[in-house]
Amino acid sequence: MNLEKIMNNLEKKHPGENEYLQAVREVLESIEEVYNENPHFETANIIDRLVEPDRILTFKVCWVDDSGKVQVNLGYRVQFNNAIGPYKGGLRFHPSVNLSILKFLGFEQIFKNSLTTLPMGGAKGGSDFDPKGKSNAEIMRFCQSFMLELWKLIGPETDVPAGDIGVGGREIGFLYGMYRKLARENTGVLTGKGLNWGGSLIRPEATGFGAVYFAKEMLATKGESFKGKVVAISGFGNVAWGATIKATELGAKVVTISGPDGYIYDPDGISGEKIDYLLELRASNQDIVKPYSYEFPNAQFHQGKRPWEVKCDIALPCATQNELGKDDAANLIKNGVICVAEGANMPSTPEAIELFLANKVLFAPGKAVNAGGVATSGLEMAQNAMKLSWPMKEVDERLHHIMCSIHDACVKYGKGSDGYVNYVKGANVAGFLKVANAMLDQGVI
Ligand code: NDP
Ligand code: 2IT
Repeated sequence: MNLEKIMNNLEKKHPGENEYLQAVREVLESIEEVYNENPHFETANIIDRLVEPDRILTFKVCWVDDSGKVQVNLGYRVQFNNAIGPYKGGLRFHPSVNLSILKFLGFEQIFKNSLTTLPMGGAKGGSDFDPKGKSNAEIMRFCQSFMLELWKLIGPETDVPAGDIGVGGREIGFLYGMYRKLARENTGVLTGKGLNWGGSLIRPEATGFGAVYFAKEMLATKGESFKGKVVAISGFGNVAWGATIKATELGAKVVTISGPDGYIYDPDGISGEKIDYLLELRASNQDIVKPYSYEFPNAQFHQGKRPWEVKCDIALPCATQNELGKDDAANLIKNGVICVAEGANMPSTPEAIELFLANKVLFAPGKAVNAGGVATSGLEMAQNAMKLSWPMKEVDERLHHIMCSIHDACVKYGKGSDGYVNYVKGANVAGFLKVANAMLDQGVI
């Protein structure tokens, strides 16, 4: 593999798509060795076939706001690779959404879904629509208009979208309602559905719970656990919420959460009624965590800052991409962090990752750590196909088992001769091999 040549070509073809190029480079660097060991991969030109999506649908979404004004947004679905199963991946509604971000997320999703042990291909979609400050009726009209285009491309055996930033249970409901009307059928075409209409228990908690199950396995390799540890978490969305609950349940103290306005440091720990308060804050569709410090006066709000300056044993970045840079990594290391597990997709910059690895910190990438979300989506699809609902305990046990399998796969392919596990390499190699071998088996299509 001539990595620099591949990257130069991609940069020329897709100038300025920085997040996408960053995600591709990370995977190629990790798999270079196993790729070169198997000449069949090169003969079948697997890399060129993997780094470009199968197809991208771009569409216009027109909707009417509460004042009667017509609004126009852009909608996308990037179907990346379906060698091992139907396209699968979330929808993101955020003003920052563009093709580079959706292509990076769709590309990552191929390897993440491969790691889950379930048959799911990789995809991502979304819109530059900003849900912030919108009424319920506006959200509904937007979702309906979005689905009017998307429904042609998706189906329970074709492509199964789900939530991501800005898309939770409410949005999935409005999207599903419109799909059902257009397709004239009730099928498991979206995951993250409500419990009364095909959803799975544990899916809302799954990404955060899974992230903590994975970090628990990482800690165990060093004879450590969550008990008595101080945890710094960023974000206060779906993933941060689940991770906060599970880390607390395992005996840790979560001392930070964050929003785009800054972060909260609560030395007493964020649990119980404080989490309920955070849920209320989120439901208000506001963009802020500051009010937490009025409600719980022992907590401090740090305007415009990130939580990585706080002394902690475990860091779980759960907000968004590139939210933890080189200086943040240096701060965490200086303060004695032992484990960094990515709940978000690609939250650490390449320079930050390099520093963690060089200092032999336990560090694992989002595609392994946060795979519990899409894995439980896969379990929702299985239940829908059987027209059954599993009890909470069964779904949670399956999720736990899957996270342990992903950890095993990372150790298998990532453990070096000195015993240090490079989870970035392990996750990328394990995820890649399954997909690449499936592509070899199925010929050039
Ligand atoms: P949510 O929309 O529920 O929450 C995201 C939260 O992070 C929001 O509160 C958002 O605030 C905040 N946020 C966004 N940008 C920043 C920033 N720059 N600094 C601090 N906070 C910020 O999304 P999720 O919890 O679902 O997603 C979080 C991450 O996890 C994303 O990277 C997503 O791709 C990933 N993920 C999600 C899965 C899922 O099942 N939901 C599964 C696997 C990964 P605001 O909107 O106000 O900007
Ligand atoms: O990034 C992700 O894995 C998700 N947003 C969840 C995708 C899914 O299909 O459940």
